[in-house]
Amino acid sequence: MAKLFLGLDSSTQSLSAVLIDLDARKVVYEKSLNYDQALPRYKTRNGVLPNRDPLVKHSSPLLWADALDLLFAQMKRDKVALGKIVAISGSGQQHGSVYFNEKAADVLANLDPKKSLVENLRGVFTRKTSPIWMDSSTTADCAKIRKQLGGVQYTVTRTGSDTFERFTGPQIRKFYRTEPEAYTRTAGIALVSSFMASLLAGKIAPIDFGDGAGMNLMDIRKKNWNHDALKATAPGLVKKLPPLADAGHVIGKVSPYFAGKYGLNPEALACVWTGDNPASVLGLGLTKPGLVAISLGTSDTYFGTMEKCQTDANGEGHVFASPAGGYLSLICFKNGSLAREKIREHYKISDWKKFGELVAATPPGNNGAILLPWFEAEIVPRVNKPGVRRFDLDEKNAAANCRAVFEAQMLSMRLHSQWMQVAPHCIYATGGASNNRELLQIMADVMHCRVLRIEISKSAALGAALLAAHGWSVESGKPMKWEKLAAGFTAPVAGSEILPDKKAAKIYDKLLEKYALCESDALDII
Ligand code: XUL
Repeated sequence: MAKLFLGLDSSTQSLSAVLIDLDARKVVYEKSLNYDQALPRYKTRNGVLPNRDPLVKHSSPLLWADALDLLFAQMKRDKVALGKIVAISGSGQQHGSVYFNEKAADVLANLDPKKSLVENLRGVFTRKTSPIWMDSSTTADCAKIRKQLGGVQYTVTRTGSDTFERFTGPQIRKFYRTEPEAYTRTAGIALVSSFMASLLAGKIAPIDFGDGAGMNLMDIRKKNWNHDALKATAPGLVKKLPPLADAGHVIGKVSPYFAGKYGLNPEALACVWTGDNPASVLGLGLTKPGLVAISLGTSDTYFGTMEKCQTDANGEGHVFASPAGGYLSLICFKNGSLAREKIREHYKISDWKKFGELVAATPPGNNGAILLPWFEAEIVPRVNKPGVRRFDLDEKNAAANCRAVFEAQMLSMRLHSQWMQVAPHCIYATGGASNNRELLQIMADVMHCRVLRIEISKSAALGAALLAAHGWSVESGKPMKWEKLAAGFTAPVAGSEILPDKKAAKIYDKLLEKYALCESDALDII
């Protein structure tokens, strides 16, 4: 009988499912449910509840639970063989948090299939809404925690990242500070990932090491709660946090709620969930150290895999535990396709093909021209006052500016990923701009590394399905190796390989020095 594994991804705007047949190495079903469209009564916009304060970004845990019911109902309608699912895992938008009172454990253990999840869960929360990763209202809390921990260095070395507004610790601190009574009544705090896993398992689920690293509360090396960080955040926190565990670890059988209501096999296993980025690492096949993915999206993201835990002394990058073992580094550059589009619009270039042709018409290294494309405030390096700057670059030269924007983005990635101390040996490029060969050639040359394109739209949900398969294999006493598990699901696009050009790579080594000087010069002025 086919062994099916279900991966769910509870993301900012939607809940997605990817079902895999492990033996056939095939994705057999995929579905996405958009919150705004499917559940308009929550009045979210792009998955976020309206708020007068532009810094506050919350969503609703009931919305996420409701979406889970809807998605299972949809799968049943689509005649998905729910009875053949062996194990379920998932991933959630990182950093978001859910606050339970003392009734929650009991309610979860006795979910009534005659009611909806929402009806079952009424009265179990001490905080009606959940702050999510887009929230940036905790600057004061970040500063306090960082200071109490002894500064950026200590915070980064211990927790894997500097304090960031969206990270869960600062969010918990704000809750304690602004609603102390509700904080005191809180018996348990979950992440989006562990909240969703708790529904499926019918008990409070552990937080995994990957998503736990996005809280400023976990010791990144020892992989346990860091008591200094907990103390700097809020009183009595240790009693409110669940245990930490490996992503994919089997929590138990799925709650009878799902078996009774939707026909899941009552023996199916509910596994620990992780964050969407750690799950994407699996979904993109980054199962060995030295493999890197660069996602060229709205913002550009550099994901690296590391065997040893290196942290970023500048406090710009993040380190999470990778579900495939070792660590995952993540750096997020805000001016990604946003900056490329601004250049394209500014020079009235009709399409990306033309943009690529203009890039190809200019030489690698652009004769020493440098553009700093900080159209928006930048995360890496930290730039609070945006501004575009040109060095030895003629603003009137459209082709040179097209090359300059992408060269700068790649040089910045190389410069700001050096703290990882792992030279990539293969880069998987994904996201909108990755089908532009001219741009990928620059990537290969700047990074001195071969580049392959990978096209996986639901990489987090796929990674979650692989996690479920891994959890099941461990539970059955025959743990599967990640590489073997992911094989066939995560292959790069055939014929997409681009090799670095030795001559161009040398030019970029020199240009990197100049780029670094221009960057520090501009940062001094800003
Ligand atoms: C990572 C982060 C985002 C969310 C998106 O630190 O905040 O990538 O995980 O869901």
